[in-house]
Amino acid sequence: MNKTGRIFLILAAAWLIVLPVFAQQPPQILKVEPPNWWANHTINPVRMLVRGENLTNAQVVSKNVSLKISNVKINRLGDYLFFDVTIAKNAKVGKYEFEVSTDKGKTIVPFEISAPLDAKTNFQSITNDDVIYLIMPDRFADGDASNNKDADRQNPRAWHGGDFKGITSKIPYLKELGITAIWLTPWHDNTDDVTTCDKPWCPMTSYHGYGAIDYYGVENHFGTFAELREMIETAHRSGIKVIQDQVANHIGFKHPWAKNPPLENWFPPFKQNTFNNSVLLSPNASPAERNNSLKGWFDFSLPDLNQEEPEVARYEIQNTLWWIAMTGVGGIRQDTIQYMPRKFIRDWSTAIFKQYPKFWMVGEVFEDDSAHTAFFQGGKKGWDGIDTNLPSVFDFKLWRTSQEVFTGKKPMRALRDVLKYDGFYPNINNVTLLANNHDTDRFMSLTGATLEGAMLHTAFILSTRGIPQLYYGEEILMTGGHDPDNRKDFPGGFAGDKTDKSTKSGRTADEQKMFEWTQMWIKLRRDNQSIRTGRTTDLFYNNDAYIFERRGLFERIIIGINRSDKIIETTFESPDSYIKEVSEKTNLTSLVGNIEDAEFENEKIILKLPPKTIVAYKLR
Ligand SMILES: [Ca+2]
Ligand SMILES: [Ca+2]
Ligand SMILES: [Ca+2]
Repeated sequence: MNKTGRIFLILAAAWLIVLPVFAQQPPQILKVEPPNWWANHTINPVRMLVRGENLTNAQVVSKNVSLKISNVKINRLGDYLFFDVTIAKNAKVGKYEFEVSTDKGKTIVPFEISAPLDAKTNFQSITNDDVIYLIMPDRFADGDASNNKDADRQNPRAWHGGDFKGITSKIPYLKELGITAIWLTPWHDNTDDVTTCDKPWCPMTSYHGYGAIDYYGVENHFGTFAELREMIETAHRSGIKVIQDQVANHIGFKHPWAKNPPLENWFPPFKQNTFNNSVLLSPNASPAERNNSLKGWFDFSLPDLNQEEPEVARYEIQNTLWWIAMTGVGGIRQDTIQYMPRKFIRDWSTAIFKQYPKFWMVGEVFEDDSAHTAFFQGGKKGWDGIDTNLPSVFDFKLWRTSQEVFTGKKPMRALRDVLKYDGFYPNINNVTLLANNHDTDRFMSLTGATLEGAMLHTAFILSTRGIPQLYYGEEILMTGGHDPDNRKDFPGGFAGDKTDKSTKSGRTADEQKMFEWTQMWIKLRRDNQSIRTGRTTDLFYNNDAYIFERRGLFERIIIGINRSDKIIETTFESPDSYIKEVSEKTNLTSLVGNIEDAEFENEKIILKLPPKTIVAYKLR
């Protein structure tokens, strides 16, 4: 016998001694996902994923006739158990049990059938009528010091203590501003551990929420599940919908799956995402290149999940439906959606619509390219034969261009040159147009930023097509460069803050001007259907001015922007013969600006645009 043979024999003998010790242990249950479900749900049977120990050869039995078990599957190591639960139509709300047994013993999997939330006050989908406001829960308001574990407001990458109770206390402020929906960055439970490394961004924490360790858990720093529901119900009572941020593409590295995945193919083969995103759009990309972006991990610390494994896809689709049913949210923002297979996006969207036919989801496709983002919006099949069914995507191209235009880096006509691609989108009015977000520098910290520029940028975002999305604090001119500087605490939300910018007395004159301006343009949009869902017609554009019409069913609104410090007087043809009616000036009103600055004669419009402002004229 050679050396290898002897080692093999010793190992085999050792295994024979150790194996019976393990096999003698009774089964144990550590985690049950989902912990509950609903009778008469479109997902029936529901697929269970149970993490435990000593589950090899386990039998699973339902102890109640209303719930039936089938398709039991146990992974190779005997620490994960999958099975279907078929729920009878008349299954009663309450607690249930499944018995898991091996020849070494038995244990119980707890389960529950829940009562559905009231559909009249919950699941109110986001529409073109909404204005969204993005909040980072850790950075907005601290309503409960008892959950501030290891909070350190001096460290921009530490937890700061913001929470659900804090947001609840600021609902009156949000209502005063006029927004109708809040999007919160993820509230999935993330690790409380501090990450250390030799990079400049360490030590860091998961205050941002993008590395889930429990897809069915709420972040303890933000509060309890009951406090989340209280926040959502308070928002709903004020006419404010809530959007949940979900991250199906990847998990945090402290998630139990990272060390011990339920199946061998739970993660795609480890390879760092190349972020060569154009291969996700191009029909000509080589499969190898596409796989590097689609199947590579988002980051070493954020393992991607393999949605091509049906158990992963099933788990994630159920998880989304569970959160909607449990919380009553009106929309979902799906993170880094382009790094998941388009077939999965389609199946995910389709399953949501089956249960909530009018639901709304927006996908983050962070690209400066209209054709690329449009490819991911649902409503039309792509070259791959897939219609993602996804209602909305963010318009990063128009956002960036607006920032560049209103900080003087590009001519005004650049806005029109982005909008000319609107036809690429299957549903342009359902595109989400961000004014800014938590991954980008705040407007007031951009080179060339001025108060007037910020005002024009905000007004443009709120008057053009799409669903506008604002970022917390821009309405009070908060500054901040690269992440995490752009995620500073909202002044006044935290104990010991010198001023409270959510009250008029806490704001400077400029901050108050910006607040009232934002408020006014939100109201203008809310009051006029043509701005929310009308058609855009370009009327005039040059280096410093852009004039366009938003035409709805009941009114037409002409919007004119002049970014220069001189009056711009321009005469242009009307888009059609309606100018004849207007020339009588009967039904013309000014929404913003002086009525005397607009003249109509001989089927022509003469507009005097005052410097550094935006005007709006309405024709009924
Ligand atoms: Ca707190
Ligand atoms: Ca946590
Ligand atoms: Ca992926």
